[in-house]
Amino acid sequence: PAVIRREDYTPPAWLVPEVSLDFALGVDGTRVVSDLLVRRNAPGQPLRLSGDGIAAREVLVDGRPSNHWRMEGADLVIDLEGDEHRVSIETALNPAANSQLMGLYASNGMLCTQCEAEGFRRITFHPDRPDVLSVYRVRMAGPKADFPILLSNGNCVASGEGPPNENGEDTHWAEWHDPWPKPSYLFALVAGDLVATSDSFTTMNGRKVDLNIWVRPGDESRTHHAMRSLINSMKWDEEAFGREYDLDLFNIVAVSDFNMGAMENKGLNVFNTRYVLADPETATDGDYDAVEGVIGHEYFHNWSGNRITCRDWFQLSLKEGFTVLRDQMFSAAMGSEPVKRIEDVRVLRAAQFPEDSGPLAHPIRPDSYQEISNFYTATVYNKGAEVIRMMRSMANFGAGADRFRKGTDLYFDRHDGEAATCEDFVKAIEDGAGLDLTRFRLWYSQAGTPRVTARLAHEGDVATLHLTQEVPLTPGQASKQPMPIPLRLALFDRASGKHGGEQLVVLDQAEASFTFPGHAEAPVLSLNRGFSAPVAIDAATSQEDLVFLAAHDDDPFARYEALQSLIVRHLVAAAAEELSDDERFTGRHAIASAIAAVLDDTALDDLMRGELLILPGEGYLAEQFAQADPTAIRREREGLKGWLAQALLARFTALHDRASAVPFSLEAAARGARKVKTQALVYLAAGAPEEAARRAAAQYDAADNMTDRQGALMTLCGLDTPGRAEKLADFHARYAGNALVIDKWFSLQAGSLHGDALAHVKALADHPDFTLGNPNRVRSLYMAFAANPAAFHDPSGEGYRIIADLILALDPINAQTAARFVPSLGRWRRIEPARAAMMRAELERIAAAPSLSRDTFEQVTRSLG
Ligand code: DPP
Ligand code: ZN
Repeated sequence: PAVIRREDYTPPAWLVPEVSLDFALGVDGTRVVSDLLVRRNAPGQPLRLSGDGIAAREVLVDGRPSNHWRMEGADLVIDLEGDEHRVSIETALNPAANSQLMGLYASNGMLCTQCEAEGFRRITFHPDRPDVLSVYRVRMAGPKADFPILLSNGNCVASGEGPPNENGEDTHWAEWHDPWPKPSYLFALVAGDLVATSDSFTTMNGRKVDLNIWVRPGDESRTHHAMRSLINSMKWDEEAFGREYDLDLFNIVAVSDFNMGAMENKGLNVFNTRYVLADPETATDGDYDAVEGVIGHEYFHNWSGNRITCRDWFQLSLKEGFTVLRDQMFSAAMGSEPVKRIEDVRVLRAAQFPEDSGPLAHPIRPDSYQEISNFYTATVYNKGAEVIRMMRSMANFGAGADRFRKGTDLYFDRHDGEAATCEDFVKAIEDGAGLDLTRFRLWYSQAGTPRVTARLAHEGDVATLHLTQEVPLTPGQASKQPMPIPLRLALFDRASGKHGGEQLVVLDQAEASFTFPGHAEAPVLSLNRGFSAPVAIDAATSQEDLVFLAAHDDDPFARYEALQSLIVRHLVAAAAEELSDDERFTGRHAIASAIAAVLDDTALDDLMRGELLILPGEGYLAEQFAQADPTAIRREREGLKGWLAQALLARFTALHDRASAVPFSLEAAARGARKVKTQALVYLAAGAPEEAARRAAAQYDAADNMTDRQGALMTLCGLDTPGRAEKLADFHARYAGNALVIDKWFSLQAGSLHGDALAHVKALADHPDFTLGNPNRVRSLYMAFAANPAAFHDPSGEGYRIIADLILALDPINAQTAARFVPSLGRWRRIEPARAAMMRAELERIAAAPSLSRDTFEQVTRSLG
């Protein structure tokens, strides 16, 4: 397959100011007539329109059948004489046969579209590149009984009854008009039997916007949280970024077969059901947060993505990195800012750090790709957000004003209506916020997580901080330059437990020293507070100082980080078998006293307490090794957890009792109680399994909400207890027919700490509820399994074979989803040699398969390369 390079960008030869689409809808046969107004943008070029799996039934130029067109591969090429023409093309689609879920497809009898990034070319021939913006008119007609609701972007301008069709069915039609020019990836159409929950929002300038959330009949009662989140998003974007909605209508549709989380189509967001539907009976507190975050994310795209879109797909982080930052800020504003920050960093470390240190490492603005779907990554999204967050910190730290906002105001103002680049964004922030980001731009071009070492020296009354940085080499980037790294820090006085004010230093060289006078005694260093830079820090902080910071740091993230560092350091040494008995003992005791302090600290709210109690994840621990042994990591992590449970048994049972007495509500205090309730079970399961089994079964039985029920079932899933099978059966029967909850039933088993998790996964693959046809279901079983290191990395290599078999079976059905499983095998270089060889062998087996999709081919070859 061809490699597309960022440096090869050229402006479109033809623009398409207007698109009219006419759909004759049917689940297994839809006819599309596309009418394009095309305008020459460069001399001498034919009109080249992309297609994918479609054929032109007829081509008209200026209303007359044309012979001046040909197919070149999948492209339809037309020689045109003049500078402006109307081109009309008819295509025929079979939505029911579209298992890739790109383009127009059927889901439970309803028709919907997904066009980002290159799905529009599966509907009709079009330049299908984000820098070609058009005003769309859409007409659709079809049988009323099958498709009572007909939706597209913008506003419905006309609708009516049509004549009966050839089957004698009543038909109807609707016409939609979207006044805002948009790229083809933002086109959407939905037709089906849907019901709406409706509300409205009046914008800051008095525009009344009708809001609808469309779901399948029966799901209406689970849309209220999504609606509240939408209204909160609209209000927040006005206040935080000055952004007002720009149509009279905003529709959201929930679809159960969806490759991604959701899609920001102009005025018609299409969502995976899992990010819309929520009620206490079926959704956890985590699910509630995810709905709020994704609703916000897609809504915020209306400005950061739709009004200003991307020039080309290499600029994806322009909209995604910025929009992730915006959704993170929104969620922080709706809930707890420090807890949200810790969660975001945990996701970054679990998903992005491994990407950055593996064969698929790429800059947030990639330089090349074969299949753009493979670049919807944690790097582009989450690291992209961190990079913009750093600009925000540098603009705002100590400024006493929101200078970052001046930058974003300028960006929105300067580029509204354009297809922009990451460089445009940086320049606008630079100009608007008054920053010099010359060297900072390296964050857009260099991959790899920088490693910062910090050493604090003390002499007289001066503390000197010596910092060095190293950006690791990554595939295709053989040399790296130092990047500006903004680090928030504080120096604590040991005696008072206080510091004299937070400071920001920017390390923009390979090494630098910073001096801090006024410290009679050597202070304790709190570095990278708030995770101000997405880097790995080696500060060689003593165990004693980590315990001090875990108890005293007034930056909640830094406090969390100190506790994590204490535990990471211990577990890494333990898993590497570098600890003497004595060191193991003192290490565990230091951790126990820090955890005890967290359990006893009455000033902490339970949401934060719950964060602090989460032990560093196995994946993040594995990242600390050049070649990790997943079995040793599991053994030591569970060993520590069990030891802590026994050492602090009374505290954990008391915590579980206290939290269990808090009645259900969606308020923070009650949510916090639910979080620590399950945390207590997690510890008890490792150290007092019988006590845990008894409490978990009771929690399950008493549960009046999914958070408690899932937490209890998760605990039972990891244990050998009769309650395990009993509650699993109860859960399955209780929620039969609720796909999102049955997904949980699969995930809990596939992700469990149970020693037989691998065998359970094999059995679940044959369960009647399992299907390769639904991405949520596939992910619920196999993503949970691939993220369960002890099971996936079973020494037999069977876990690798299971995932490779899945990739091969799924690739022809849904390539995009199949390719997402490759990175778990692609980590082979960072796993101990015996397993690494088996992982590599499975990748080679996949690579040797005939007719792989471009998606999977690219990921597998990069992983082997
Ligand atoms: N653009 C979608 C999002 O919101 C994903 N394709 O991230
Ligand atoms: Zn997005």
